[in-house]
Order: sequence, then structure tokens, then C-alpha cells
Amino acid sequence: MKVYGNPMSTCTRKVLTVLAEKGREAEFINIDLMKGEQKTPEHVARQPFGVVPALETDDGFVMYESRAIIRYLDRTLPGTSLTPTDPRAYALMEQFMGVEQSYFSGPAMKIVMERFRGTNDEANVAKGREGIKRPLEVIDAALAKQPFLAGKDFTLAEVTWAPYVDYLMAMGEQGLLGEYKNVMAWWDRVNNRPSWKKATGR
Ligand SMILES: N[C@@H](CCC(=O)N[C@@H](CS)C(=O)NCC(=O)O)C(=O)O
Repeated sequence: MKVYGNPMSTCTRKVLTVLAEKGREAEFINIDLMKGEQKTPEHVARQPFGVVPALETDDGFVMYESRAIIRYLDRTLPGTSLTPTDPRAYALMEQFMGVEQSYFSGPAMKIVMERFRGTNDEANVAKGREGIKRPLEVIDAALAKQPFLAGKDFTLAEVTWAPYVDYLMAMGEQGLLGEYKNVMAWWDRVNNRPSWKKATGR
């Protein structure tokens, strides 16, 4: 199995986390985003939008979109499932993956990219901060009742949230995130997970 990605990329890290949860090694092909390798015809043939990650299975099945890849890997690889069988826990997992994609990662990445590029447009950072407050408030309320987003177990919902929370913490947003006590306790559990440490090379 091959993963075409970049070790710093949030979306690649989701794929690497699931592989680590499953104890599965894959061949990692580094796509250098700084050099624009994601836009080469060779990569666009496997990811038509010119971004990472993409997955290629041993029998030549190629797919892209990180959230689709992690669902596929969870469904096909042996090991502990990261998708609850209980219908309501499953619904919550999907609900919070939707919250991440629809309301959280966009404004979170606004902040992260301003810091990462060093452009530091504070008006844009402020917009990002305003944007992440509501989704954080919402998951904080859910996490007051249960250790993980879908219930008692770590699921694909944690996998999709982790890369964005991690970058926010690294880019100086500990103060804002620290206002959400249940999020912080949950983050401690997720951040110390061996699969997440492996995915981030820590
Ligand atoms: N919806 C895509 C988003 C992929 C994406 O935006 N990847 C970023 C890295 S996290 C990328 O390749 N950026 C380089 C670029 O935009 O040229 C997914 O979930 O896989």
C-alpha cells in the first residue's frame, strides 16, 4: 500500500493515524508541497485537485480525500474498528466529523496558515478565532459527558479533529483552547495516543 502525502499535512496525518491504529505499515511517498510536487501531472493523475493525500492499494486501487481514505482503511484493514457499531455512537461520530469539516477546520486553518506563512494578518487571525469558538463550545459540551466525541471510545472523529487542534496549540492558541476545559482533557487523551505520536513523528 502506498500513501502519497506530506508529513506536515493535516490530511496526511489523518491517514497515518489510522494506519498506526491498525498497526499497518505503508510505503510513504513524500510529495514536497513547497516544490509544488502536488501539481505535477503525475500527482494530479492520482489526486485531480492537486493536493495530498492519495492512497494506492497493493492491487492498484487509487483514491483520494482524507476522510474517505480513513473510512476505507478502517473498513478494510484488520484490527480494532474506529467506527462504532452502536447506531447512536456511529451517528455521533459522523456528526462530529461533519462539525469538523463544516465549521472547525476552515477557521482553524485560517489562523494556522497566517502563522505558518509568517504573514500574521491579525484581522484574519481574529476571524479564525471567532470561527472556532462555536465548534469548540459545542464539542466541549459533548465532552463533558463522555471521554471521546462519539462516546467511550476513540473513533475516526478524533482522527479528523486531531491535526487541527494540534496545529492551533502549536501556533499559540493554547490560551483560547484552554478556555474549554473538557476539550483540553480530551486533547490530553488524544495527544498521548501512540498512533497520533507515530503519525506526527514524535
Ligand atoms: N479535502 C482534501 C484536502 C487536501 C488538502 O487540502 N491538502 C493540503 C495539505 S493538508 C495540500 O495538499 N495543500 C497543498 C496545496 O493546496 O497546493 C482532503 O481531505 O484530502
